[in-house]
Amino acid sequence: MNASISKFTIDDVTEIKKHYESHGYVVVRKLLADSKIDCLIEQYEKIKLSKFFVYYSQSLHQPLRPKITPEGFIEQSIERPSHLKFFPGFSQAVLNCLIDREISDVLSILSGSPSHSLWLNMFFDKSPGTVEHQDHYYLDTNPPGNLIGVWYALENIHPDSGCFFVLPGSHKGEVISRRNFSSQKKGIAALVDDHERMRKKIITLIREKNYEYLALPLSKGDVLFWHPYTIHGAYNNNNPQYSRKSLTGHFYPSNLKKLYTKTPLLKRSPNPNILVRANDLRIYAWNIKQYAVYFLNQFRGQKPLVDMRRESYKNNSDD
Ligand SMILES: O=C(O)CCC(=O)C(=O)O
Ligand SMILES: [Fe+2]
Repeated sequence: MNASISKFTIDDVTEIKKHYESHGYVVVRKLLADSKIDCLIEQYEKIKLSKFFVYYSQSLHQPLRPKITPEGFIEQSIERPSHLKFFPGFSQAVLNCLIDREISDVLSILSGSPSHSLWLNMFFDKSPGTVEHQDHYYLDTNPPGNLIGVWYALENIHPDSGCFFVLPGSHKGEVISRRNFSSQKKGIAALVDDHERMRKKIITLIREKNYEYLALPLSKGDVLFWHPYTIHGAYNNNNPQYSRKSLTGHFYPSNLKKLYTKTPLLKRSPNPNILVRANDLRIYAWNIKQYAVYFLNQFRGQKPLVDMRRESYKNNSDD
């Protein structure tokens, strides 16, 4: 199933760009310093046990309290961990990794732009097993195709942990776009009625084109960059002993606008080459909303808005 993984170092400027353009992804070895990762994991181990910790889940798209496996891992991934303002130690440590100078250097190699804006970010402990998709469907730039996904390995990733995978070359094939989405609703809510069509189309596309899956059991500090048209996802966990601690960030050249949604007010981050959301009040309000919705859901019950877990669907091709 698995071809070998080419890894580059930051000095391989031409090769990094060439590999990204021809395969739709590139891995840079040991890009993120252990000290930054260790600080993040230390903060994470603290908040995980906090009685007040409620987060918005990326895998289920709803606010949750952490459900911890017997081995000690949170099951559902965290969306926007850098926005968890009530847990500043953790959210700052996340941001510190996301906006690392070496990361922005590689982003500039890939896009040619000196400055990038951070859009979405996610934190994974146990792999939730993510369905195959192209990020373009959820978020991209206008004109499309300029978003860059970044995946940061926060530990040595075991092949049985439920690896992140890419389908090399798939960025050059068909792009599955939104259809029948609700322009009245925002974010993922707009996609509820269309998501299943997209998921099935992607599976059909993979079968028709015979794209191969490349699992990425990367080492701590390795960082993967991928194109918004590259099909990717993650396998289910095969051995509950192994977590798959990782971060992802989605960036776009700061001179471009967001597709599908208004570009928010941005400010310079501690890395002058990366911009982040400016309006802190809105971020606080978003946090408070998560608590309100979480408590409301205790009474009314709520199914996942859009379920990203491959185990929830039968048709997945490569498990
Ligand atoms: O790590 C995963 O399971 C999926 C993450 C992903 O698809 C993304 O960040 O775009
Ligand atoms: Fe993705």
